[in-house]
Amino acid sequence: MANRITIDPITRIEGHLRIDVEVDNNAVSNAWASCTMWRGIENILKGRDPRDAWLFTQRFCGVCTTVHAMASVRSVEDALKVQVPINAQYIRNLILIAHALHDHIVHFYQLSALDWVDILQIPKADPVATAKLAESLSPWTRNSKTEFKAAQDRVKAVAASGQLGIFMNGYWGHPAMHLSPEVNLLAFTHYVQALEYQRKALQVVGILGGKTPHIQNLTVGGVANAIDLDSTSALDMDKLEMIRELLGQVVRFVNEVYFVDVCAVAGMYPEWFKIGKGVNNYLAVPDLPLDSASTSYDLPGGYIMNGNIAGVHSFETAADKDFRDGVSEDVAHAYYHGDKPLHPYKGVTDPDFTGWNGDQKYSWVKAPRFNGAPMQVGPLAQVLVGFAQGHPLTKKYAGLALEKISAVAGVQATPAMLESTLGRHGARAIRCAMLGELAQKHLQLLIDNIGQGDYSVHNPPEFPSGEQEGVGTHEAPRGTLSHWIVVKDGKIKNYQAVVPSTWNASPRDASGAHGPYEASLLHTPLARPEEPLEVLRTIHSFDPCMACACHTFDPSGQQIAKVKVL
Ligand code: NFE
Ligand code: MG
Repeated sequence: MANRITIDPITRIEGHLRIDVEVDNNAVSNAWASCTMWRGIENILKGRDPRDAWLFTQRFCGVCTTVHAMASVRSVEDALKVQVPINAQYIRNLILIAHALHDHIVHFYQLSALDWVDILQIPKADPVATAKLAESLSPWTRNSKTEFKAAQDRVKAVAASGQLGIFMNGYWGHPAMHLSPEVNLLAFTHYVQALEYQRKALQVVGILGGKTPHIQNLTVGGVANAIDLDSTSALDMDKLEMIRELLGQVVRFVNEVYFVDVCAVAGMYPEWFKIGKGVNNYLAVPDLPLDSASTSYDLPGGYIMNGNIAGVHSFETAADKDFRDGVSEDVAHAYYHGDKPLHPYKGVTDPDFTGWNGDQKYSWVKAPRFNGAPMQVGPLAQVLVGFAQGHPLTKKYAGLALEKISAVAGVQATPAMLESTLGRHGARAIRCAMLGELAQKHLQLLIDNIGQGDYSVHNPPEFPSGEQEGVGTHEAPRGTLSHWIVVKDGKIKNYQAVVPSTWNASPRDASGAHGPYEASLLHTPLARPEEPLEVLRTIHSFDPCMACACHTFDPSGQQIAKVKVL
């Protein structure tokens, strides 16, 4: 008979997620992903000025802080057919990239690495052997035995105190952990260094965005950054050079540490390329526009159905007609009233909390579908879509990653292996390396354009009477994000956000089809079911954010009091 395991809350994520699995013969036979938090902003936007929406929507989340601001202004610009000056595109792109660099680094080290790295093996490591191994993998100058010894001493001191603090409750000594003490020390040392470099990426967001989290520099129609090379209180050459310096340091960390560590750890757990595939429909939108009208992009988009990578469909624009027409949200198993899937322009958010019932309603997350199908979104989707289209930058870093993984694993790694738990980590590292290169490119494009004497940053929007619809998209760190707005006589009539973690954490739909988290857990072997480390590995590989995924709000406030965090 199957045993039920409930993990609530899943930690090292943003927000509140509960996972239930049934385990039969030490393998997962059924799974439920349930968002146990309820909050939100979509409904309070109704009746407001569309130019204010981005300031509200970026409060969906404190992790992907910039992305809901960006998707929001893009949705209004799409509705009003407003183009933004090229300086504004570059500044926006730089903010999005810098934020994503921070986000991916934190995700691997702080949120996921300890699923693979056993902290309590570190006291046994030889720092000299660790330095030798590290030097064979990377030219990173901070891979010295002195740094490794210092990191080891920190772990020894914590272990000796008997108070493990944030490292308490890890599955240390679990049979599915099998890195050598030296590799554990190597990864932990980089865990500590990562804290420094993610902060440098955020400094770029702060310089351009005014502050972080939650930038202040956007407008519908552009950005509010004054450009003046002769004024230290505006965006001048000093600040642009400061950004260049910070990005240089972050990009070096990404290429010489993060990318290398992901490939090495992946090569040491090759069995995890066969686990965690789940939903093999993939969706990504084009992003990082290169012109005012947003007709060409540095990141490609499209979709793949049933793992048919060669049969990829491309999106021409970030708000492609196929995408606009194809999205709907189903609430059959979510705590909302509604009897059929609705397109986001017609989306309704009417709460119906029943308590967890695996056969009926069990999550605050809606079930987004594309042409009726569940879709996996995120760096893996983006890398597969780009690879399938022959996108040169994707091919460059995907090729490099597969080469490094093959060298460590001793077997030839293939793009199809990326469709797995470890593949999601690999794809995130590939995407991060691509973004590092693009950060430097977009900074140069901005400097060159300013050098031509173009200081313009904003085109004022005009609101015609009548009704307009718009969608703003962004390929956020966790995947495809879309904000859908209906404007009527200059005011917001309806607003829906369909968010990356909503796609991935989706519950079943009316037809019973699983969302990506659920599907990826099926058949996962559990070495020790009472310590379900393997479930955490797969769920963490998606980088969940429940704060984003569930942002609905009941204006009467009545249901909120009944919500129980289980
Ligand atoms: Ni709150 Fe987010 C991202 C968005 S949700 S983190 O990336 O949008 O998946
Ligand atoms: Mg929503």
